[in-house]
Amino acid sequence: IRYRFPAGFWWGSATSATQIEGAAREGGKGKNIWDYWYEIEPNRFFDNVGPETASDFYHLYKEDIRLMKEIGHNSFRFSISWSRLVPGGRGKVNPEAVNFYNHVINELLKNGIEPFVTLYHFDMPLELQEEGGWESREVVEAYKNYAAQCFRLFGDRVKMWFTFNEPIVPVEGGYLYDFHYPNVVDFRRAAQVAFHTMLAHAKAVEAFREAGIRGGKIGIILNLTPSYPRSRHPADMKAARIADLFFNRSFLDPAVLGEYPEELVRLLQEYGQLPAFRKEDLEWIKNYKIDILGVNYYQPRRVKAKDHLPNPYSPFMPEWFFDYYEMPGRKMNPYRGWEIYEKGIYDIMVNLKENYGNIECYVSENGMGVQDEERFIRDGMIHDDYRIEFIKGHLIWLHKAIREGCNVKGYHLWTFMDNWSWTNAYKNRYGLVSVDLRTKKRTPKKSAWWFKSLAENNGF
Ligand code: BGP
Repeated sequence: IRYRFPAGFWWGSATSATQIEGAAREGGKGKNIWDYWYEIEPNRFFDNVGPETASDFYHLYKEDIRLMKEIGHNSFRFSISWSRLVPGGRGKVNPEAVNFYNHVINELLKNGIEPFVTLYHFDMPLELQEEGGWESREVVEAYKNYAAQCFRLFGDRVKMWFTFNEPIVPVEGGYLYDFHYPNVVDFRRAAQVAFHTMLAHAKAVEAFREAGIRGGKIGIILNLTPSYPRSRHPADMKAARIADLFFNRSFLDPAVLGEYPEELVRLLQEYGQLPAFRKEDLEWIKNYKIDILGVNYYQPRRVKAKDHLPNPYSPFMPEWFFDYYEMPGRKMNPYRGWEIYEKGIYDIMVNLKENYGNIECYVSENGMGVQDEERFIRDGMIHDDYRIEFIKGHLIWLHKAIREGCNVKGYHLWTFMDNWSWTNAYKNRYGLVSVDLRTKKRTPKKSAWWFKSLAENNGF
């Protein structure tokens, strides 16, 4: 074994409720924005399987957990569906949902798999969206109550908690670049959504501290995109620094350090783009910092100075301050259009060590989505050697980071089994396990067996 990881390393995979559960109209579940969006605009999506059935984890969770164990998982991240647990977003919990999540948690524990639970993975209850979603302070309070319910119901068994998955994605998708519902394009509103999400996060951390979960840890999961300048030229360096402020530090700094970066605040102020806030909100953010950070890493951000000044009459956007460029010779995942740059994972960890107090962290997502994987079937199994290479490439750099003292405790692949995705439905498959969309039959891919040996040897 060339790359051995520290004892007790977490190996497993990550998922989210909307993407795997299905049963959207069963078990007393309320609607969330995805159920709704899929209903009103089914043509937006790549194929006909939507969140109403997804991968049917709701019915097949026992089989799935058995398979997780078989392929070496010692941990598994899933999310609780807010609209399943508390239909409508506030008020009474749904006993059928409590039952379901209890079964999942107990089944995981019985199989020696540590549950890592995310409270919010893009899935706003529809009723709360209609009240304004994250633009509304009342929704912040509703989220805090929902979080408190989760700690009370499951905190005796779940120790690893995460408030939000990639909180910036609903900001970008829903309020800036028009790829998620509610399809608004407005920076001020986006900034409000971002700020209220962070406030909701801090309030959930407060609720967590109040719940006093023994041995429990709470964190947030951020998709960090290391921001590389095209050159060492000061204008390029500045462009990369500003992109980093918008897309990484806007959540990373308040979550870990308890404060927003001054340069970002000054910039937004100068352009009249600061969201509304109260003084005490900042105290909350300062007082309720995280214990552990989840890092989702897919791709870097390649940035250069702008060739032309932005049109001052165009709506304010982060792209007023930088342009993107394609690094010559870069490696791509053509299906997703994302650059593959393994060293990015190392750069993220070194940055966390040097600038963020070497906070305890783990890789909470990393993975490769590929179209038409049936092409690679031989003897009834998908031979996804590209996925194995992808994982290895990232783990080599992660291993180096750990050797150099970075506080990394685990690696969760995106994802356990093929699942439904937000805008691509089932086009790109990420799973260790393939899912037949018609029969829902699960079949491990070659990578699943490789992952098993990885986890069992604690290295490769
Ligand atoms: C992350 C999300 C996941 C997952 C993944 C892959 O941003 O947290 O939910 O979907 O990306 O992205 P996609 O499915 O869009 O290819």
